Amino acid sequence: MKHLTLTVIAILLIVFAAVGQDYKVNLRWDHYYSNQQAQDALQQLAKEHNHFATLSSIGQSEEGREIWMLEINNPKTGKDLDKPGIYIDGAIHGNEIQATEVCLYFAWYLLENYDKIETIRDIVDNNAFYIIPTVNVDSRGRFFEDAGGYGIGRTARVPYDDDRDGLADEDDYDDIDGDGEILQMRIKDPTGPYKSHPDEPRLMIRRKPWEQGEWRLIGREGIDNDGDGRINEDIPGYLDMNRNYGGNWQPSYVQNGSGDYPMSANDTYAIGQFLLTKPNLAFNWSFHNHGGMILRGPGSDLDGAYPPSDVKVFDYLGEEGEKILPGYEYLISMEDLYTTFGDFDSFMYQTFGVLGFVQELHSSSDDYYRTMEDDEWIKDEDVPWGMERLRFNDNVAQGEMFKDWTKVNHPQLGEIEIGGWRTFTTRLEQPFQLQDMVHRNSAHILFTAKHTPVIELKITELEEIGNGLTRIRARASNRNAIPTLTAMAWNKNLARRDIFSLQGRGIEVVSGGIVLDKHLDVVRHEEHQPGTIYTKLTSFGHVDVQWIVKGEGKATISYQSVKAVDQEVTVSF
Ligand SMILES: [Ca+2]
Ligand SMILES: [Ca+2]
Ligand SMILES: [Ca+2]
Ligand SMILES: [Ca+2]
Ligand SMILES: [Zn+2]
Repeated sequence: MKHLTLTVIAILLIVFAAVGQDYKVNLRWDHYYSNQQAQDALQQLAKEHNHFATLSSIGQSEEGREIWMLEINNPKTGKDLDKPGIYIDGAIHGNEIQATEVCLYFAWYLLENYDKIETIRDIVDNNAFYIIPTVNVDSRGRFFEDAGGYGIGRTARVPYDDDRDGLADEDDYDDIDGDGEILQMRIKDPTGPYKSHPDEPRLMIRRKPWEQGEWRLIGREGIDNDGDGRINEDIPGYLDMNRNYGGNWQPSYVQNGSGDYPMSANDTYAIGQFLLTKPNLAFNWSFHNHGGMILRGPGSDLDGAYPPSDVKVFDYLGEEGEKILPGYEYLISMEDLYTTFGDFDSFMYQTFGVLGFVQELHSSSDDYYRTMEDDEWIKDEDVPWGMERLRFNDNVAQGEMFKDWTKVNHPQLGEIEIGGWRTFTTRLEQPFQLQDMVHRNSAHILFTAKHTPVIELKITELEEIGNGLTRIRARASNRNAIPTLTAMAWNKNLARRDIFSLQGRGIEVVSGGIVLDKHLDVVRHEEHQPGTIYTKLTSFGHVDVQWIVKGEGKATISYQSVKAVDQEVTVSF
């Protein structure tokens, strides 16, 4: 009997395992992936889904780490270059670590659900995806490996002498209390600008001008390594790769951190070279933190205003994103945030004419203790935001986010206190919040993938008009929001134009052109090669063309676009 019971249990366990964990690669979304774990996950995805996923390194970082790119394409529905491409990257700012989780989740979700969800199958079959989960592999890697703190590790690890004393990176942070984190230092000082909050000693608030001070903040943990009287004044890293791209790049006295020249960082150069091989790109995504924002360019007024027809597409996709991501706002970088030069997003638009969003993950409201609806406390000056966050820490995160102030003997400053918000906080979701965040952000990518251009081609008229002549009219339409060529790409000649053509043997194309007004019969005729018409399909738009052909036979009418699947039809007359 006991034996039978065990057998039944064993069978049940197998059944439940099959139902509950029906994935080839079981990845979890309740923790952050270190570089090694992210790399393992990518390798596993590429191995278990090798019919769709290909993992390759597009180059090496400054410190020799591989920059991984996962391509997802179903070869049975065509080569990647024959389909609209979507580029997705994360963590160009190495400390904005959860961007990598969004990219990993997106790849995992597509691959694991291809056989299960019809929408996903369509999206995978109709598009090619290029995913670089971690651009700044060095700094994101070190975020997990080194003693670090939130906000540390934004830039590329290019040695740079910040204080121009002839030495590069000679005064980094130091983990004074040896707890593996670089937290805040404060020192007792009656002239300091802060005092402890009367009800919450962990919290410092600004003293009134007539009050006595209690604390002075003295920065992140560190000592004066080179004896120049300053602490942490020349940390490793300086080059902000999201200011290093070639679109309206500016030197560092205009744009801090831009690097010595455009694309000078290993990672930006590798990505630039990669992008040149993918003319099919129709949309791009970059994930950052923080602020709960869906950003579009322009990044600066050097970019000029974007053409209205492109803005409409941004608006269509961005406003839907606001609904997919409650709390996120669709904004314009330059107007609503700040000016940036040499950022990836503007570069993609200006150099390749490709639309894209910068998604700023995590907003402060994620750490609110009360709900957003109950916003009275925001106006209540006696309850500062830090107080709410501490309650969130105490009663939701169970104290994992804040390290209490502790007395430490600093080798140069004497008695100080170290404490404050810990490494995996402040611009990062708590583990329990990750799954919702990665899914909703992936859903926004999926929405744009549903709107890459899809061409429909049909013959609208076929009429003998005498003298052995036949008039053929055809219409190509784009059923989706993203155009085959943006107005930017068209106006500035940034990509090959679409080719609407008629070809046949034994027939002569007498004339051809775009039908400007079908009721008034207005056609803009091609002067030189009437069989080939260069055009584009706008957002939800169409193009009507007319050809007059002489002779009898067969002709192939085709619509070719570098950013959509080509279509053709054959006619006999
Ligand atoms: Ca220096
Ligand atoms: Ca430095
Ligand atoms: Ca420490
Ligand atoms: Ca120093
Ligand atoms: Zn960023």
